[in-house]
Amino acid sequence: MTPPAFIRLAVLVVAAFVAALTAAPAQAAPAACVSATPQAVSLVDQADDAEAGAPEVTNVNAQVKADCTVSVRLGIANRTRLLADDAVLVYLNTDGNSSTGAKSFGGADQGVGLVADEDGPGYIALLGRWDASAEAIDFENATELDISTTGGFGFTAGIDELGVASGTSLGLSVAALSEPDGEIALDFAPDDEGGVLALPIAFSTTATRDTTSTTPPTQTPTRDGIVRRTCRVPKLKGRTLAGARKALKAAGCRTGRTRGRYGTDMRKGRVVTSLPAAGLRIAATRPVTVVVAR
Ligand SMILES: [Ca+2]
Ligand SMILES: [Ca+2]
Repeated sequence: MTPPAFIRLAVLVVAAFVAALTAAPAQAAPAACVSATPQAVSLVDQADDAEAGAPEVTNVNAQVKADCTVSVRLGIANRTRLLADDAVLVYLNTDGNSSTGAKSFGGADQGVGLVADEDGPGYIALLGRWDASAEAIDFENATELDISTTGGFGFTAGIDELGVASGTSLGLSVAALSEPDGEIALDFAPDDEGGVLALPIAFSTTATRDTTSTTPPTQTPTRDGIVRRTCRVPKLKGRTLAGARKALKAAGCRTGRTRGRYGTDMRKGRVVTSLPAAGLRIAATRPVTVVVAR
């Protein structure tokens, strides 16, 4: 399968390095998940079926955790770190409908691109929405995801952030590509077109949405007995950077990078937005990027 969308994807992924620095946040869906039912699924892919030069995907592991996050880990046999020409794309069918989104990827409505990052721990993970008119994932308005999990390559995203409804399955499929000499080499998992790895999502909800900035960290015990902390991202818009850091600390969230954005109506030095957006419940280990007006 060599759809022309891949060429655009590769270009967009590279452009995302720059674009993500000034990205506008996607509108957050109402936070709904309070505690999820832990689930895990995995897929084994052949260790010798990648086209020459492509990242060789050998397994895909996905799990829902009780703290309302979804973590995806990938085994890539021929990489200890991603190369500048690599992009690993995880396609996500988040609305439970295989007829919406990218048809070649099981109806994927969103996608996560893993790309090399010389400044960070080797790579970054960007969450973007499928753009039907461009037939590609829009990484220009991407959100950076947490990658602080153990081994291999991967990311963590909130169930609320992905917009997956309870009682549906999150569909996953992977395309790992590299373009070292202008030719795109690929490895897919699953190999069949439109095939997905289905991760059942089930969670309990609250009746109201709490967006106060003083929500204390939540201790979420899981079936494995390990307590994982979560926090709800406080409203930071209009605050000073110092004020935003205090608010994040008070909410039990981790402060991430600070990014600048030009051309906003916000007073210089004040917070324009955060990534992830205010109101979302996320793993407390996940850094919150603060976007400040320049
Ligand atoms: Ca493979
Ligand atoms: Ca879909």
